[in-house]
Amino acid sequence: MQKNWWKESVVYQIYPRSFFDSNGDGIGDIRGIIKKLDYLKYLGVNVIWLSPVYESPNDDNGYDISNYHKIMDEFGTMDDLVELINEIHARGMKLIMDLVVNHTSDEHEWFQQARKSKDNPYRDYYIWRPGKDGKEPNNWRSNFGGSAWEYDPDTDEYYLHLFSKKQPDLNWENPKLREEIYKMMRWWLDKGIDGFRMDVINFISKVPGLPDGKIKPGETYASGSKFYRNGPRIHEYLQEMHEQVLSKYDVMTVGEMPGVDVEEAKKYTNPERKELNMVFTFEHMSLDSGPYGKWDLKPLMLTDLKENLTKWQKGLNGIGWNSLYWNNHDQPRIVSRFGDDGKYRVESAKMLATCLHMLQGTPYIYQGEEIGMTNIRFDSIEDYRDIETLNLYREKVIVGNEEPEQVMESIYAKSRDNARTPLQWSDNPQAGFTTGEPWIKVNPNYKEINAKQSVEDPNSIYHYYRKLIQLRKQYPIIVYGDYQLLLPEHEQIFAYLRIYQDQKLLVITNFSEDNIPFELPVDVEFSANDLLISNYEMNDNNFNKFILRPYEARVYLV
Ligand code: TEU
Ligand code: CA
Repeated sequence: MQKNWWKESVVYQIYPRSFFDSNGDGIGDIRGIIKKLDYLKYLGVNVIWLSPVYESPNDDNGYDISNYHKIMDEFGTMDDLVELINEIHARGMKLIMDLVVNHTSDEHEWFQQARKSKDNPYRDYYIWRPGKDGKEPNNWRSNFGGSAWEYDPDTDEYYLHLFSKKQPDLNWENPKLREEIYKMMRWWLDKGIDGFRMDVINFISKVPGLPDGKIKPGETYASGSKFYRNGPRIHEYLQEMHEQVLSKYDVMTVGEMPGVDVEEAKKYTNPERKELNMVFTFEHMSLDSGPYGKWDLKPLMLTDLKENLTKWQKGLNGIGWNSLYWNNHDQPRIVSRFGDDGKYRVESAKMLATCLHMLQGTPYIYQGEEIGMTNIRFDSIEDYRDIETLNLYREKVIVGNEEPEQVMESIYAKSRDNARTPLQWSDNPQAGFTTGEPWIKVNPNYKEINAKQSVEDPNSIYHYYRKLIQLRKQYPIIVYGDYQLLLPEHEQIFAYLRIYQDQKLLVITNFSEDNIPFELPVDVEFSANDLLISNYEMNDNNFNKFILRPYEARVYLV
């Protein structure tokens, strides 16, 4: 297999608003990130992915960009950003930036022009359609609720927005628009950044005619996702982007792709096709949802998770490349989701980290994951900030008259704000995140769960992540080895082998709070000396048969 630096890297995602506030206005900022770079260097990560810091009215916390060439005032200046790039590079790390080009903000100059008149030169940068029988041009639902179309009275047409109405979709059919995007990408790469995380990049090509979707019983709008995910020209666009931009630099790219499956992912990530290095799949993040989507809660079956991750491990092996993640700014905290955020918080956070970091692919750590931060339960909807959560509450409770308690249960489990409470730096007021009033409340558990504690305690989750990262740097088998699932039917144990040259790596994890007997189903001889890492003290010497303790994880190399 081809060796690449981005295959051997571990990425740390920063959501700047919630990372560290350097000036007491309650909002994390670029100077705050610079102050904490040594914390990240010590953790051992090689790449930082920075969520959007561009100028934005913040309808969707920066994922609605009004100027790609400017930095949001709240976050600092372009000089700060250049300093950040330099400080990251000075520590031997790299920086990838978020590229949000499925849509812009409605306050972007292009859209301001486009909405002026039907013959404005920028009109065709966006997707406009006349109404149908006095209604929207089609029945698609926006990913944030309601119709995906907004009527513009001045020009008597609707524009498409797959997210909020302040995020109009760009028209990638227009070659001039594409050229502008590529130019902007080169401008950033010339500033010295090391790549891009591409926001919903598999949404940029829509099926011509924008056909109606099927409406589910009891719903007003349909999912149009069939007609805009992995659309007809997507591979052509990405290959063009590769030729025009990416091929000219030594960069790393990861495409965020809701609805991507293994077969499509092979196309996106096969280096021969010259598209992207890797994608973010959503499949393993939807196994605890029912047929009505993310808010429709369903307990996770471990066998589903194993089957899914195994399909990806095997499917991309030797063809494309995986990214590995449990968390990001859109997902609930993994220790609250697939682990135990009470009694076994530390054990289960380490177990989950082990399970993920020993797989083939590039691991991503989301800020706070390395100290085992947990979900938040705000008593009042007033304390939530996320547009998706607030829209849901309005749609279900205020308009739909559903029971608030039930809707709040979904919000507690799945709201994106679970990931967005400020990073807990210390047990000082406001978790040491700010000296002011934070833009979103801190999780009250910061007195126990914080970075200061985790850095000082050698048995902490932070030090465990450090060790996992070290191991990955040390042993190529962790990066490049083949994968083989063990005990596929087991509902508590996730165990697998990695195989590389004459080595075998054995990973055993217990996803339950029970003591579970384990018996090795394959013929591998290993002993106490082969242990690479574990989240418990080892006190037995019986190696092919033993009892796994609650959320225990062990990794052996033979
Ligand atoms: O997210 C894309 C996306 O479809 C989901 O992550 C979505 O936000 C959520 O799961 C809906 O339930 C990307 C960004 O990561 C997200 O923060 C943005 O809001 C979104 O695109 C629009 O730019
Ligand atoms: Ca600030």
